[in-house]
Amino acid sequence: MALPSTISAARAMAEGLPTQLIHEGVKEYPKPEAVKFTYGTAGVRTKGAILESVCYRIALISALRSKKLGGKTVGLMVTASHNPEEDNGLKAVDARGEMLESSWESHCTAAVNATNADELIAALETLISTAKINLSTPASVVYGHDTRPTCPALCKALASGLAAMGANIIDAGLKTTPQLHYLVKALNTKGTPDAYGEPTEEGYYAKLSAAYISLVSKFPPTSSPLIVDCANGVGAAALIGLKKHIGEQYLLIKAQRTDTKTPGALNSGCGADYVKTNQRLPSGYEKESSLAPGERMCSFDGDADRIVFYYLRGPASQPDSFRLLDGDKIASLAADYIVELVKKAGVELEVGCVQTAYANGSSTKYLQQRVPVTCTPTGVKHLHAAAERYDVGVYFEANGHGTVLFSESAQRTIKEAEPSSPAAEDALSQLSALVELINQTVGDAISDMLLVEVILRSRQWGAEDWDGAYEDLPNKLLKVTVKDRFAFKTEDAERKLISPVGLQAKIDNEVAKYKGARSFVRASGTEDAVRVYAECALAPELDKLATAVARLVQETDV
Ligand code: G16
Repeated sequence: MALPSTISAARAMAEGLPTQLIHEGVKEYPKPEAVKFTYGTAGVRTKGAILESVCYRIALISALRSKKLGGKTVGLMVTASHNPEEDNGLKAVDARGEMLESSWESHCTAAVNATNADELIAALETLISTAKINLSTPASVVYGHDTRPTCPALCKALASGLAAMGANIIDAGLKTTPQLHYLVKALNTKGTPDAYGEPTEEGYYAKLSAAYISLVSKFPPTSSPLIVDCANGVGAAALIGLKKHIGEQYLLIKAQRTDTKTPGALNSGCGADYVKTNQRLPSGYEKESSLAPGERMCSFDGDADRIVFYYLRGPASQPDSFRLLDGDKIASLAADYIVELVKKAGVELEVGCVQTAYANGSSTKYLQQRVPVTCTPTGVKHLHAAAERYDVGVYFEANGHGTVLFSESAQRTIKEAEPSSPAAEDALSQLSALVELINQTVGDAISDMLLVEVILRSRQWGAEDWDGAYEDLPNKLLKVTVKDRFAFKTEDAERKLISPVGLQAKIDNEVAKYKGARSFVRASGTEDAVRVYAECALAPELDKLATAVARLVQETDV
């Protein structure tokens, strides 16, 4: 189908939905039969080969979202992040660079499951009347994609949906998810007093690198390189871009797993999810590199919105040598550092931390002794919203997805405060630079990597010093395949199952057998599986507990 001219489609929009074009689009991108899509934790995610109809339809909704927001640019990112290469997905980004407003998710789910064009048009009309959308308002949508082989076809379907709606289309090409979020915010704030940065990929690197260099330049450099596992994904390209802006005297990076061409390589045996879930080095690292004990290493995920760090305490061959510095450890490092700067600066700002049920019990205890801590369900949108309630909200999922939010009033306080001493002046200027360094739209592996480097450099710490904050409780994450994961419903920030009825009581009975134990079960929003998390005080008991809970899930077999 040839793309309709944007001007004629825009004219048609003034009169109502472009129904004829939508009929043509649905014919070209039919919904696969017997598939139920869900717009969940991270948009829609499934096998890339069956997603064209989803892309076409979510594009229509994105154009409506932009109209609802008075023509501001919204974003679409084609990625399946940490999932295997054959998967793909689509996440929608709102005008301030945050995740799509949650009340629109059910409309997305209705639209992607409509079996024909009439049903789709009805779903769109329901949205238009519920959200009171003025169709004559212009629309603008920017989209990007990761390195997956299914991306070109999905982007084509997406562009077709946007053109049908007469939207202004900005094709940002290959991007990390956080770069796309950055672009949305930068495009919408350009030329205003809140300008977030140049709305280009170069602008993104320029902003981050200028802040990073200003923060680290007064501290002695670290001589050892930071070894970065790029998950064979788009993060590899972003790291090359970043290195052009940050000289080796400021950050010595050794990029690994940068192969974006070999089929099947993405996230395979590497990447943040592999390292965090298996609590081990990326596969093959031991053989390839002479990894010196204490050397800092980190892994991005497939779209570079998560990061975990790690190091070896002794030789790679030695059991227990591997030490993980995950999202919880990053949150603790960042919260401590910011609290200290706020105190030194002499300003009144409440620093708080947001975690999920996956946060290691030791990290929660450590943080609660220092700052207020909130627990939310999994998913950036939940953590982000909770973090916005603090002046400075540090939010991280244990899997390495997170960032720090400085509220508008906190930013004003930092900018306008009169320092009472040279030390306070220095702390204020560091806080100002942090506001620039941290990608406040969403978790960002590159920005978080730089944040950790800044803190370690300013403290003159190695990985082992950072690791010393607290000792993780032994923990394990398992995946269980069930007939219907949606039958597993939770409450209390996912810490308790309410369905299937009776399963939680059985889990509680099992947990009670172990010292200092905790376990919960929830349906994944990104994979067709139920996740089981278990932690306990005594390492030898952990496998038994995790396996017993996983068995209970399997036996329930709904
Ligand atoms: C997405 C979400 C994260 C979530 C992760 C796993 O990350 O953005 O908030 O922690 O999925 O979710 P689940 O356990 O529901 O599968 P990503 O990096 O895959 O986009």
